[in-house]
Amino acid sequence: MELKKYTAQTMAEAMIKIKEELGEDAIIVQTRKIKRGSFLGIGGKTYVEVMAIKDDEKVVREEKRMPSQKTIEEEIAEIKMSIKGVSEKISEVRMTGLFPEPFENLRIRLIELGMNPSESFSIVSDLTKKMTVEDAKDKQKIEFAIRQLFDNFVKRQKVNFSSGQKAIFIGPTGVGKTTTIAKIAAKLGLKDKLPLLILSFDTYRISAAQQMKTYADIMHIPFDVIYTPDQAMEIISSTPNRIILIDTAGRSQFDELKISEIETYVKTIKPEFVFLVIDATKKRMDVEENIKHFSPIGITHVVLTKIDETVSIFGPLMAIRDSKPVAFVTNGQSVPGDIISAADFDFEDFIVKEVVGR
Ligand SMILES: Nc1nc2c(ncn2[C@@H]2O[C@H](COP(=O)(O)OP(=O)(O)O)[C@@H](O)[C@H]2O)c(=O)[nH]1
Ligand SMILES: [Mg+2]
Repeated sequence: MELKKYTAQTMAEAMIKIKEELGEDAIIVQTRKIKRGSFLGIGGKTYVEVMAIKDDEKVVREEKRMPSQKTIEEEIAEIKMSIKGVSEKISEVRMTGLFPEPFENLRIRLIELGMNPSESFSIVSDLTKKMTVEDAKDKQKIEFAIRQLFDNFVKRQKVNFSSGQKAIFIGPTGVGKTTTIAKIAAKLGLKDKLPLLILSFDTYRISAAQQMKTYADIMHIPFDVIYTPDQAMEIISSTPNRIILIDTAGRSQFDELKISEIETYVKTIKPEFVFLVIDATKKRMDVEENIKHFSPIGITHVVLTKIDETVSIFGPLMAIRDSKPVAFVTNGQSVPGDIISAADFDFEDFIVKEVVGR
């Protein structure tokens, strides 16, 4: 006899699932209301959780009746035994209900935010060793504990560009490479008055390089479009003292610059910085895919863009955790204002708000 758990938004919905799977004669053993997605009882959705079993006793009874008819008393005794078995099983399920509240809520919340079950289990498990259930119910205490738990979760590194260094920006179309370069160029060129050169590899779409050129023109920074690695080397060696910022532009989202193409450029130019630009509004799996895709190029840093467009950056943070340190965070479309050095960005504050609630 197998005890099964069903979760649904309404009892009616749960019953449909149960009838489908266990048949018309399914026995409902227990129902209860549960809340998911909330923390400390705030927010979240209510679901019904129904424990049910298939009535295979009936089948067994019918088979057994053939050789020797059972008495009603025997049948009742049998049913009693099976109910006892079921209730034992239920208490077993309760016992293994991974953590006491509010830790269990936290575990589920972390999964909702993009952690996988084993990661969230180990994080919450650590937390239960550090604080009591009572303490965990105190909003300030749990916030503090989570902040500590996620301390250094995101690697970050301040980047200082110096004369003659080269930086290339790679990533899918539309993530904010050109805009980010414009922001950095404005700071280095206009504010710090450092000599700059902006290049763009744009083998397909003239308009993509055009956008970079427009920014460069406005800031009076020299700009060139590059069509071959040799041409890039020629330009670079003739301007040894400038900081060189290099943009890359594909034709569209479905027709990016080929990895092998960028790789060839990178091998020739040997830039000190290879920034993988990541859109913070993307899901963890998408970001993981991007990292995998661009890794052969030899990323040195990550730039996290568009954090102003999302309330949740936890997923992307999970994806970049094992990658390279974050150098910059961008938080808007304004050039040059909307960029922050990642070293000055309070990722932990963002994480605490996402995990505990605002
Ligand atoms: N909200 C917001 N938009 C951004 C940010 N960075 C870039 N964008 C916008 O994203 C779009 C694509 O940017 P672009 O620099 O052309 O991306 P690229 O294809 O990677 O060069 C543009 O509309 C930008 O204004 C940011 O930090 N926040
Ligand atoms: Mg661009």
